[in-house]
Amino acid sequence: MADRPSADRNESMLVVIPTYNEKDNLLPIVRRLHAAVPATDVLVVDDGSPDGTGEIADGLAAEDSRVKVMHRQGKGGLGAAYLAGFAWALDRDYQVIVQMDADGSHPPETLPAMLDRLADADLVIGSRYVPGGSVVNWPKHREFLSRGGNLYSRLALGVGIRDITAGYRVFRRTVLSELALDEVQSQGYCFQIDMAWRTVRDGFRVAEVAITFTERERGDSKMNGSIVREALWQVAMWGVRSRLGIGSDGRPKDTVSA
Ligand SMILES: Nc1nc2c(ncn2[C@@H]2O[C@H](COP(=O)(O)OP(=O)(O)OP(=O)(O)O)[C@@H](O)[C@H]2O)c(=O)[nH]1
Ligand SMILES: [Mg+2]
Repeated sequence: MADRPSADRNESMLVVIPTYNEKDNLLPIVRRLHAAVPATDVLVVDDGSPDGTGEIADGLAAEDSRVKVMHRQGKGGLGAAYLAGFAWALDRDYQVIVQMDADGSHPPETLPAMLDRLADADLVIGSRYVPGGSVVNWPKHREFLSRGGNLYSRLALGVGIRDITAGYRVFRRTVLSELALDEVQSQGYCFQIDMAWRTVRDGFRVAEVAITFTERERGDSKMNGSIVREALWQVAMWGVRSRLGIGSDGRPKDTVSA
């Protein structure tokens, strides 16, 4: 397995961390990440956080060559931030691309185990809902919403992924370079489902590794009702299209356009 990235040999690995008002969370998460996987590069994608997160990221980058910063103008949403980060990675030589929230919910300490699963997968999801996974400090209604969203997506799309809304993921470069990322427009939870669904449909292998997800202790959540409504509607549409054999562009799947 000579080409297998591991926790010790991952010079070509990039962790993309999107930030919006994460001034108290950024330094701790990058520190934990580099303690767990010292050789990885990090790209902070900051959308002009009014709380100065972008400047904190610049300070970090000035002292540590593993840290890079992308500044975007104004809050453009989590999905758009990740897509910009992925495009940046694909312009360079990164072979493994990770997405991780800044708020400490995604434990960097589990990343080596997730990287190990790349031995037999193209996308590895840090999962709350496989045996050994758990959620800490969530109110009951949040867990209910999350578990319900996962059950709904599993049934609507007919995929076996237990935590399809999870935002902690390791991609092989080939997945991101082959998916039509320019077609992805969904945000929030829907972005995660959309990306996983495209990955499965393109025939890539998906694995899940148990994580302990801890609710953010500092800063504010950016979750809201419209993110949930978008996900419910989109997933239903994808499920119906898939069962009718229609591609996401509205054409039957097997037609070849000239
Ligand atoms: N660049 C950028 N980052 C964002 C944006 N919205 C959210 N983020 C970041 O994306 C990550 C996830 O956002 P959260 O607010 O934690 O969303 P969530 O995890 O669904 O919600 P909670 O479970 O309540 O924390 C965090 O690192 C945020 O700072 C955005 O518009 N632009
Ligand atoms: Mg969060």
